[in-house]
Amino acid sequence: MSFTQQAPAFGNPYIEDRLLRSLLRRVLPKPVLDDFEPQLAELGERVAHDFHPAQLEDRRSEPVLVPMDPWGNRIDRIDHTRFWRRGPEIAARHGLVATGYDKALGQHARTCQFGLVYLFSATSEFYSCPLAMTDGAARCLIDSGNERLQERALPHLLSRDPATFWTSGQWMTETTGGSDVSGTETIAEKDDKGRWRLYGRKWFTSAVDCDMALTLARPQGGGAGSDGLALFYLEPRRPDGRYRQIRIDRLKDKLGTRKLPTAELQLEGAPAELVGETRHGVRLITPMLNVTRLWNSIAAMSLLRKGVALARDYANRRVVFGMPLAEQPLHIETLAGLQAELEAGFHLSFFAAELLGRVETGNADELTQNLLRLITPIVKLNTAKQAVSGLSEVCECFGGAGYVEDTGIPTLLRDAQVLPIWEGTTNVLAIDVLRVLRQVGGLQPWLTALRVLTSQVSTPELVEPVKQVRETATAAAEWMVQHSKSNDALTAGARGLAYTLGRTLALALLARHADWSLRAEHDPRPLAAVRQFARHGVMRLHTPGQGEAKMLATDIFA
Ligand code: MFK
Repeated sequence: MSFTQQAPAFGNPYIEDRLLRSLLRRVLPKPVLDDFEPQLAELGERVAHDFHPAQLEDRRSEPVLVPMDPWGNRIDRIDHTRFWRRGPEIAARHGLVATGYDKALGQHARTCQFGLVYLFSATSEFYSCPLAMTDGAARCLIDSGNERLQERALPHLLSRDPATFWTSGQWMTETTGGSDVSGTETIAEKDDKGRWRLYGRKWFTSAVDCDMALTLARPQGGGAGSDGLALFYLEPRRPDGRYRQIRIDRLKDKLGTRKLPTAELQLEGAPAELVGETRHGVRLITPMLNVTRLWNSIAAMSLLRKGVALARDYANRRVVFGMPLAEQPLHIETLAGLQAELEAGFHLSFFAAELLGRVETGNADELTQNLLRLITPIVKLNTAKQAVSGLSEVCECFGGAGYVEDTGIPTLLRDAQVLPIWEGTTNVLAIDVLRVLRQVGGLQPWLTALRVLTSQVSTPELVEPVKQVRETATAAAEWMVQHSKSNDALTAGARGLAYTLGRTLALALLARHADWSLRAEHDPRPLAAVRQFARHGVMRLHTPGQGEAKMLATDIFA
């Protein structure tokens, strides 16, 4: 019998995750952790021993759009994968959305919720996408102040009972654009009963068979551009499941997230209700964007964590050149680099979750609110890129097996590639960072956060990383002064700025956690992560050479 390689094992992602467990011990009051921990362990158990093997076994199946019944009646039914059919039960029973709004958890509700999401997302066949929308819709309706819609939808969106649980869609992107929605062509007209009806084409509608959706449309006679758009609420389906004046054209043929049915659809007079006024719809939907961007960050770290965990396990099983990979210096260095990036992105994401919890429960001053607004796009764009580059490396850790579909490894990379695109591309978010800097009067919230975090670090081994944080903070402030004179220079350098702000904050967060870990738990591993991440570098600022960049980008010599 010839040699066969042992497959990597995937254990309970809560029990085996040092990062989440140690963060929760630092952040949560002990009674809250003691009370909540069984929920994390239970979900982790299902993820490892039920969801993961079930998904590997059902790897090839994909959702199918059935446009008509055998007799030619339009039905537009989506036949989901086996796991997706279990989605509502899993989401409701484990409180994947409801936990974020659990008043008993106070300002820790978001930390607890995103702990669950971190365990679930990478092994959810991207069912986490409609859950992100559902969470965003709940936030949007609460912030809108529309009491009728709150009473109608919130008990469902936040339900822990699968029988009453609803998911929400967010239908924003049209053929004219997903980043720039000012060209939105969907029209809202009142019918003869005074009811709003929507006409138009939505181009990327994920989880199209949701129970409700929030969408942008232009009330007839309203203004042009994005300010003339209004936010509408609709319940797309009748109680028998058939769509209300909505036709699904097709499902997207995507690079990844293939279990997630993303559809193109036509609104053919679908009844809808205004959420707010007949304009300023973009402003009204932004709470949803901010919540889903945080889900995106946690999803990125969940995927990367799963990849690193599998690669680490495999390194112990795979013997080459006479030694397990886990004992080979260059492989050790590679895994350490991945782990350090994971720890950095993890602390960034959970810091944003912690701030969101404080802001939503009224436990945050204006500076903290501004910090959350500033770092949400920064965290999203940094973690998405970390996931893509990290998971590319993870594939390589398996050699040829990492390029073979039935190991389940390539899916991680293909799925990760949606993260820098979905909910705002890297460039759109980098420009959003500039918008926030203008609104909040510059880098002050970020500089203050760095000062507060580094002031909590006193371990001598952390002097150098703290110095690196402070020097980069000074350089970023100087860069802003130098480049603020030219809007083009500022915009062309916005990515470098956003990376630098994110990575420097990550280094400060890692240092603060390493300091605590050494003192409270005598654990040197977070210190090792700080040093490794610091060696990767945090400075990404540059002075764009506009003339040369244009010559290269256009390949024209003028
Ligand atoms: C897993 C699923 C896989 C499926 C495949 C997916 C493939 C991709 C499909 C997609 O298309 S996803 C694309 C999703 N699109 C986005 O995430 C939107 C990206 N674009 C932006 O974020 C733009 O910045 C935005 C649309 C918000 C800008 O719109 P405008 O029309 O230029 O509006 P403007 O004037 O900049 O902002 C309007 C108001 O909102 C302003 O406030 P005021 O009216 O009070 O002045 C802004 O300050 C405010 N605002 C903008 N962004 C905000 C915000 N407020 C809070 N938070 C924000 N993030």
